[in-house]
Amino acid sequence: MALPDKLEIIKYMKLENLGFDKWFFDQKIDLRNPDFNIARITAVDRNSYLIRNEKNEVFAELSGRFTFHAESNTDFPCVGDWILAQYYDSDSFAIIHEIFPRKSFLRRKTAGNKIDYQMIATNIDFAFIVQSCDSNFNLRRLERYLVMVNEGNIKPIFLLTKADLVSLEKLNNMILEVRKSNIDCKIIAMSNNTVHGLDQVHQVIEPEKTYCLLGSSGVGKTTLLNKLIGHDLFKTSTVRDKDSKGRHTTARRQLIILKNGAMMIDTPGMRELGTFNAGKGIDESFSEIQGLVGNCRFTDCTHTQEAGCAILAAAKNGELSEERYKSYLKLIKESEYNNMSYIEKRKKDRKFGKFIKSAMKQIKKNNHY
Ligand SMILES: Nc1nc2c(ncn2[C@@H]2O[C@H](COP(=O)(O)OP(=O)(O)O)[C@@H](O)[C@H]2O)c(=O)[nH]1
Ligand SMILES: [Mg+2]
Ligand SMILES: [Zn+2]
Repeated sequence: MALPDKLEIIKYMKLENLGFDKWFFDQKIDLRNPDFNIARITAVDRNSYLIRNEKNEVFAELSGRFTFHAESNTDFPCVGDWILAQYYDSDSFAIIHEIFPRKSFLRRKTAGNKIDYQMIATNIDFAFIVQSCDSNFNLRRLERYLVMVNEGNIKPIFLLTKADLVSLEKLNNMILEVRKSNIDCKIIAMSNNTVHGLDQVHQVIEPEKTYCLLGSSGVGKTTLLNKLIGHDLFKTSTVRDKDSKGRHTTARRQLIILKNGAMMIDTPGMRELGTFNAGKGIDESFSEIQGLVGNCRFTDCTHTQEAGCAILAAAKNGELSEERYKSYLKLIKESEYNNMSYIEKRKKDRKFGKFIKSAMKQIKKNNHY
């Protein structure tokens, strides 16, 4: 790529405030077209987008060419994406032409039986995995979130909210449980009601970095976001007394710029967290198990019954906790099963595509008199 001229460097410097760094600058994407401007997707609403650059935030739509070439739903822009857009009507509206490669991403399996990816947000530096102390605390769910976050090259921070609802002893026990299970990530216990721990949250939120809030609905994500913004910009949910579950109130994902220049994406609670093609995410989330894999006698060891399996041996002699072992196997199995179904489906889709193409040719031929 040719060296950028001065003007482009100046433009780049300002976009840096929104998280555009050298990594994006170095991607194979042609930045020389003077009609195209770099911007970041801040909200998505079906086919309509909000994009922000160093000047302002405007509505945008996809170019026809972009829509035509998109093969799967993950090809479409998502909150957090960097794009190239052409501005019109004195910069009040834009058309999106290209999307930058993603430095990191948060994606899950679509809910239900369908095997496909759903992109939740992209280009995130840190994910707050949020669980509330009262009834939401669950190590296995935490592991699922960690797999998703690690798979997408995002750094996790575990946030235990509603610390005001439990005794200090109970709170310390929960933190100890996380530590004992070998889960390796920063933990912050806090309360939105008493501001306990809020200073620690402030400390990890840096300007020009992008964060997201992940977790079940009702755990206090939006309340925290409002706290960080400084006023009640977003509606929080009232928790139903019986099951302490909140109702879904975060309808769409949006990238918000905080006072100190950090960016935050709130996500709606996810009921299902299917794991799918997440080998890297699983390995990184279960690093104590990953460290043993090399010691198994067979390279294709499934760690379920083989003689000479180092993981089985560690689970038997108590070196590895049984819960962690079971959780690991379950996630690996699920991830591989979903991936196989996905590959099958893609094969069928491709076959169908070929069938349509040859049928069209036939029709054209037949129409030739
Ligand atoms: N006791 C207590 N309640 C909280 C705390 N944070 C949030 N809540 C309440 O929990 C409910 C759900 O909060 P909300 O922010 O909407 O949760 P979200 O679904 O994760 O965004 C609301 O009624 C909040 O007032 C907290 O730290 N302590
Ligand atoms: Mg919410
Ligand atoms: Zn093994």
